[in-house]
Formats: sequence, C-alpha cells, structure tokens
Amino acid sequence: MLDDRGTAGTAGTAGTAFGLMPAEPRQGGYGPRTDRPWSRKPYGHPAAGWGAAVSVGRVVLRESEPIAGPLAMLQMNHPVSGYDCPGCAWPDDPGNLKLDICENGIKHVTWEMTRKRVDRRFFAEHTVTELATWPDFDLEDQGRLTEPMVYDAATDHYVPISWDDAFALVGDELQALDSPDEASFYTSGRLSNEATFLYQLMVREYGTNNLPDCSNMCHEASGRALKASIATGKGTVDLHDWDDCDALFVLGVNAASNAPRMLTALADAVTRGAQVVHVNPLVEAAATRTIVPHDFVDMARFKATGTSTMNLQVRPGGDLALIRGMSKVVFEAAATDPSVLDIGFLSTLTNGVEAYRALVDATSWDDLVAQSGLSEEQIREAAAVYLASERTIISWCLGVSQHEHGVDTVREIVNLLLLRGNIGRKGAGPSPIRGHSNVQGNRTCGIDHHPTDAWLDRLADACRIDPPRHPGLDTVRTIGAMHDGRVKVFVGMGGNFVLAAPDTPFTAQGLEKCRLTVQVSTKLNRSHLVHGEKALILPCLGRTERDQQAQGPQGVTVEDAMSMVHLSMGRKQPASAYLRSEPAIIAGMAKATLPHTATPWDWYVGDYDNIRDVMAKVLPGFEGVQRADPRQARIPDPPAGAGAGVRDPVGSCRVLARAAAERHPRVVRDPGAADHALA
Ligand SMILES: Nc1nc2c(c(=O)[nH]1)N[C@H]1C(S)=C(S)[C@@H](COP(=O)(O)OP(=O)(O)OC[C@H]3O[C@@H](n4cnc5c(=O)[nH]c(N)nc54)[C@H](O)[C@@H]3O)O[C@H]1N2
Ligand SMILES: Nc1nc2c(c(=O)[nH]1)N[C@H]1C(S)=C(S)[C@@H](COP(=O)(O)OP(=O)(O)OC[C@H]3O[C@@H](n4cnc5c(=O)[nH]c(N)nc54)[C@H](O)[C@@H]3O)O[C@H]1N2
Ligand SMILES: [Mo]
Repeated sequence: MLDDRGTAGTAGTAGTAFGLMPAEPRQGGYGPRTDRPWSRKPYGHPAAGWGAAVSVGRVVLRESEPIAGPLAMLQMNHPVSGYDCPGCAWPDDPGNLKLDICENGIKHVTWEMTRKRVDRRFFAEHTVTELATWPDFDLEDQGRLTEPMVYDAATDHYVPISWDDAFALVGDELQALDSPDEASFYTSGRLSNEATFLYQLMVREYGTNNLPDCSNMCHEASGRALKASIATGKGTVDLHDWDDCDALFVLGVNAASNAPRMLTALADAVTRGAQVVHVNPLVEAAATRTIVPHDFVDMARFKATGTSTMNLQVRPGGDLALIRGMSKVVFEAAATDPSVLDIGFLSTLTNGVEAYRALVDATSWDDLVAQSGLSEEQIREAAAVYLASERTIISWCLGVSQHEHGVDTVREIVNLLLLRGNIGRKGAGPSPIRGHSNVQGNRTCGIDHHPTDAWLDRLADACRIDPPRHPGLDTVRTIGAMHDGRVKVFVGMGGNFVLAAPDTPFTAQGLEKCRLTVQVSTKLNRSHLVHGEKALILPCLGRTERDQQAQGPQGVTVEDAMSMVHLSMGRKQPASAYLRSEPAIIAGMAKATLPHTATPWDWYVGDYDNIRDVMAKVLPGFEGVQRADPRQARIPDPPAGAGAGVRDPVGSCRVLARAAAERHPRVVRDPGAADHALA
C-alpha cells in the first residue's frame, strides 16, 4: 500500500532511498496543463567559434583593456599561478593542456578588470533617485567601485565614509538590535571559501543562522533531493567521469551561454562515440554543434563538432514524466531480462525499489505522454540509450531545479540512475551543473540557514564560539521578515539581492523598510539604489586582483561544480588603493560588532593559511586542501558526513548508501523536501 506520499509500508530498511512522490492526483510531471504549443525555433549557428571571438574582442575594447585583458586571460584557470575564472562553476580541464577559457569567462574577467571607475565624483554628480532610472546594464557599465560610501538622506547622494566609520556604523546597528535574528546576511556564489568561512563564523558568533544565499534561488532543489537520496547534496562525478561515460543526458542547461567550457566536454563525448541526449523545450545552441575556440585548427577551418546525438523537446516541467517513462521501460525490459537491473546493488544498498516499481507501474503512458510533451516512442528511444549504456551520467541545471517540483524531478533522476547501479562508479552518476563559480564551496564552508548539529559542534569546538542552534532564514523568508519588521539589518556579501530574489517589487519594499542595508560589491548595481534608511556600499577586491596582507600576497580557494578545490591567486593591480579584500571587510565588521570577541580576526586576515588551518578542523575533507597542495584537491568527503572517498569508484556509493540508510531507515522521501524555498 502506498500512503499519500507514495511511501510504501513495505519499503526495505537498508540502503539509499528511492524517492517517490504523491501517487495521486498528479503523478508523473507536474508540468503546466496547457495545450498551447511552445516555441521550437532552431538556432542555426554553431556555438562558440568565431561569433564568440568577435564578441570577446568587442567587450575587451569596450572595457579599454586591450593589453591587460588578453594577458590576464592567459592566467585564467592556469593550474599553478592562475586564478579561478569567476564566470561559472564548470571545472577546469584536468589535463591542463589546453587554454581552458571561454567567451564568457573572458567577459567576466574583462568586466572586473575594466578601467572605468565609479568614484566620489560620480556619486556627487548623480542622486540615487536619478541613478534608479538608469538601466541595470548602464549601472554596472560605469566600472569598478573605488571607496566606501554611505547614503546621505538629506541630499539623496552617496557620500564617502572611512572604512573605520563604516565598520562602526555596522557594529552600532547590529549591537542595537533586540536579537541577532533581526539581521540577515546574504551570500552570492562568488565568495571564496576563506571569506565564506569567516563570514559564517562572524554571523554565528554574533548569534544567528540567518544566512540566505543565491543557492536558495538556484540549485537548492538539487541539494535537497540529492541529500535525501544519497546523503550528499552534491553531484558524485568529476570531469574524468565525464570522459568515461558512454551516455550523457543533459537536462535544462543552456551551456553555450552559461557554462561554455562544457561545450568542449560535449564535443569530446560525441567525438569518442558516447550518446549525448539533450532534454530541453528548446534546441539550445549547445545542443547541435560547436567550434571549440581553443582548437585553433578547427577555428581556422570553421570546423564545427557535433554536441548531441539526440534532442528531446520536452514540455516545460515535463522532465519528471520523461524520466519516469524511462524507468517504466527499464522495469518492462527487466521482466524478460532481469540483468538490466543491478539487482545486487539494489538489494544490498538501496531501499524502496518495490514501492518505486509500483508507482511507475501505476503511472499510465497517457499521463507520461501528456506531461512530458513527448511521444511514447521518443521516451522509449531515450530509454533505449540508457539501457544500452554501461556508464550513464545525468546532468541538469536550472531547467530542472527551478521548477516548482524540482526536488521531485531530481529524486526521479537519482531513481533512474539507481536502477542500473549508475552511481559511485567510474563514468556514472548525477551531475548537477552549478552556477556561480563558488556556490558549491559556499555551502561546503558553512553558508546554510539550517546547519546540522554536527557542523555547529565542530565549529564550536574549533573556533570556541557558542553558535545558535535554531534554524535561520533563507532568501524568501528573509524578504517576508523584512516586510513585517522582524529583519531590520541586511548585509549582502556580493550579488544583487533585489534583482536576484523573486518578486522584485516585494523584495524592494522589504529592503526599503530596513534600518541599514550593507552591500559588499565590486560594481554598482540595483541593490545599492534600493536601500534601507541607512545604507553602505563597501567596495572589495576582485578575484583577479593582488590581495596584499600582513604576511604577504594571499590566494583564496574555490570549489567547482565537481568538488574540485583550487587555489586562486590574483595578480593584477587593484582597481583602487582603497579597496579591501572580502576577508578583511568581514573582519572589520566582526570586530566592530563583537567587542568581546576572542576570535583572532587580524591573525586570520594576515595570512589566509590560518583560516584554512581552522577550516580543516571543521570541514570533513578539507584537510587535503590545506597547506599540502591547495592548488588542486578534491573535497573527498561529502559534507553530510557520509564517509570517505567519493573518488573511490565503488566504495563511495556503499558508504553513501549506508549513511543514507542510517539517517533515514525507512524514509523514502525527505520530510523537509516540500519545505524548500524555491524562486
Ligand atoms: N554568462 C553567464 N553565465 C552564467 C550566469 C550568468 O549570469 N551569466 N549565471 C551562472 C548561474 S548562477 C547559473 S545557476 C547558471 C545557469 O545556467 P542554465 O541552467 O543553463 O541557465 P538558464 O539560462 O536559465 O537556462 C535554463 C535552460 O533550461 C531550459 N528549460 C526551461 N524549462 C525547462 C524544462 O522544464 N525542462 C528542461 N529540460 N529544460 C528547461 C531552458 O530552455 C534553458 O535552456 O549559469 C551560470 N553561468
Ligand atoms: N530574474 C531572474 N532572477 C534570478 C535568476 C534568473 O535567471 N533570472 N537566476 C537565479 C540564480 S540561478 C542565481 S545564482 C541568483 C544570483 O544572484 P546574485 O549572486 O545575488 O546576483 P548576481 O547578478 O550574480 O550579482 C552580481 C553582482 O555581484 C557583485 N560582484 C561580482 N563579483 C564580485 C566579487 O568578487 N565580490 C563581491 N563581493 N561582489 C561581486 C557585483 O557588484 C555585481 O553587480 O539569481 C537568481 N535570480
Ligand atoms: Mo545560479
């Protein structure tokens, strides 16, 4: 019998849980019930190639960086002396042989390195009311912020303020609150691991877990679903696995725009004969062919390489139905050939498979076809690719995670992978494509409004603080709390909160009700213009810039979408002498806010190795990233504490599965999964 969650009373008691979803009334995908057609217009040009090169040239000239720009590009993603590209979270080429850069990375870097400046004269010339009428592009296009500014309500201008006075203002306002929970501390996904760790330390020492982040609007669904299924919120594969898989499903990714270096991996996969199936309502540019820009011969010959072997134009929201249909075909095939299921794996390391089979059986082809927007034949073709493959990777991005039922879709993806044991072994597994360049590292390093007790215990131990134990606010709840006066101070560590959050006017009203808003940024954006009664803009160094501290120049680490951690060294002369690094700004705010703090803030900021040392005590798996070889190391241990060695081809899954079993002995669905705040 299935209850209303589809949870079977007879579910096994061991192993990775199969995720189910309500059997009634809308099993399969929850796609919008509309009969209207959706656009399927093709895009005729290969992705990347000369179009990208021309566009890059234009951007480099616009930012007036014809010399430093190209030089910096040669250091981008360079394994020894380079910095990690701030553009996206796609991993660096493990072979390190190629010039591993892309059109957008170059744009991001040039964007940061622009010669244009937003200085005190600029702010004296324009009132905030006037700036608010400018388009967002024009705001960021003014160039880099150069010194701390404070809002002056009498004149409606931002005016200069010293760093000390700015920190004192933050400290006074935070100390004046009735409770630390009246402040909320947002993180955008570019913040380095070291800054992230200090930030959450400051926030928890201050006394709140109000740590919303851009991930709440991005891959929260992926993290929730994966954690419930396999006890780690991260994907389990890396680029070596991408090189080894023989079938690759790419769901809801616009790679050419958002993770262009992925084009190389897609082209390589097609070239070596792997099946590459794109699932997207649109046939995106990346789903046909590409000219790989660092392949100079191909560039010279205008030679495009294919990036897909099949395109499935699913109905928006229809992925769950497609995946369920594929599982249906797998179970059907198993009726005549039981070996299509990985029975040993299923029986020893998972639970709930019978309940899942019952749910799949109960889902009709009519429903699957209506909800996926694909014909039964197309679903069977996709399933045939899966059945013929020994090693399958399923990857996805916002086209899956940002739907209302994103958690259920990701759980269904894992279910399909589990059926044939496609997890924890070489060339197989789930692979969410993260967005911002360090969004995964932010979570690893403690940005979580709902931290585990284990994390807080280790933090308390290593840092000798007494962190709050009650959960904090995420992005959506922060906005609600601003509205009803429960949150009075907002700190944005990077990002563009007002535009990134859902329901822009509602978010703007919330920010305007705050007593103080603080934005730590590199460039002017809308979130500086939609502000609280008091407002600060604190300008910080970018990742490409030299970060000189007491003990010499410092590097920071970031973690990519495949759990690789790299050291990133900025070399460029900072955009202004008044900029401070993010760790230094955090330490400044912390000291002003916590007069009795015993945390050695200046010692941390003087040498970031000191931060990494303490991080290694709190973060399972960070030891390898510490001093030994910080340039390239994989976080081996999922943050859920599920055991060691994701790189260990078979062992990892066993460990993961056991951990999942211990945590959810009989649960087939994360009870918290419905409680997520998706944008
Ligand atoms: N240049 C640039 N690059 C970026 C960023 C940026 O701002 N600029 N942001 C970074 C960030 S934070 C992120 S999260 C990533 C985002 O990277 P993507 O996830 O690639 O972002 P989108 O452009 O939203 O693309 C969503 C894709 O999903 C498809 N889609 C929509 N609905 C469905 C559906 O129901 N099913 C399926 N299968 N597909 C669907 C859309 O057609 C589109 O191709 O990009 C990162 N890279
Ligand atoms: N309408 C709409 N909303 C969305 C999305 C969407 O596709 N459409 N995507 C969602 C997703 S996936 C995400 S991840 C979020 C992203 O949300 P955010 O991360 O909040 O937004 P971004 O636009 O990436 O932030 C850009 C700003 O970050 C600052 N910045 C850039 N580099 C640095 C740096 O090194 N340090 C610091 N301190 N600041 C820096 C600059 O001032 C810049 O203006 O938005 C979400 N919201
Ligand atoms: Mo994102």
